Amino acid sequence: MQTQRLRIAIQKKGRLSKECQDLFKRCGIKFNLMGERLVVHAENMPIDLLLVRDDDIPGLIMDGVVDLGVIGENELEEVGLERAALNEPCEYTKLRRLDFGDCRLSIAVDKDEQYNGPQDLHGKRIATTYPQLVKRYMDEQGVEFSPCMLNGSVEVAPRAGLADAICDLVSTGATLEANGLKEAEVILRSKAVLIQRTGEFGKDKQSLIERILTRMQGVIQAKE
Ligand code: PRT
Ligand code: ZN
Repeated sequence: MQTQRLRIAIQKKGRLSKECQDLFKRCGIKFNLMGERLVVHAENMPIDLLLVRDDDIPGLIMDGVVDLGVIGENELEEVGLERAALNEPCEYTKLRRLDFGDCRLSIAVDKDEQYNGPQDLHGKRIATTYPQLVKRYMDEQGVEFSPCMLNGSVEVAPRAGLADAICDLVSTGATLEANGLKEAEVILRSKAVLIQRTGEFGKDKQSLIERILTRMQGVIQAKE
């Protein structure tokens, strides 16, 4: 069900939410995020903000339910691969990379273990929340491994005896260090990105998107 109002999905609560809200506010969109609402109407433009779990954003775009979304490339690529494998719609347009949400998806091993390269991971069990991205990387390297899917506490899996290695997001490296792990391979460098659904937009929505993009360009340049 499409509406005349531009629908933008952003993370409700988490590492991307504050910077997303600030970005759209600086682009001149006025809104008030009070309470627990899922949809917030902008006060000065025909725009609705949808506040959701970040995991839902790629699917909302790929199913054409919302027009724009902000999401980490790690999540976007993982969901895209998963949907492609299931023959579900997985198309979208990347409008621009943003200046926040920086992290890397890395494989990490016991800090006392000798590590010389991906072949050392042969036959290992790797705990991760990103099974598709890990599989893509390991396939590219021609190295066989066993997955261990965890939606949380990935970094404790080796110590808990659940896995030999992990693949998780890293920013400062403090979490790896606190868990006796060291970064072995970076498999993806990620930032937050603005994405758009594919398909037709009416003339009004299209020009609104262009206006937002022009303002965003100015906002991001002013910060550099
Ligand atoms: O509730 P919801 O599902 O919406 O949120 P979430 O818990 O799934 O995601 P959230 O808010 O934690 O992260 C959202 C996005 O922020 C991620 O998908 C990344 O694109 C980006 N991002 C940037 C990060 C990090 N940096 C990050 N450091 N996401 C997670 N981490 C975690 C990482 O998983 C590990 O536990 O931080 C820890 C490592 O940090 P360092 O600094 O110790 O290395
Ligand atoms: Zn999430």
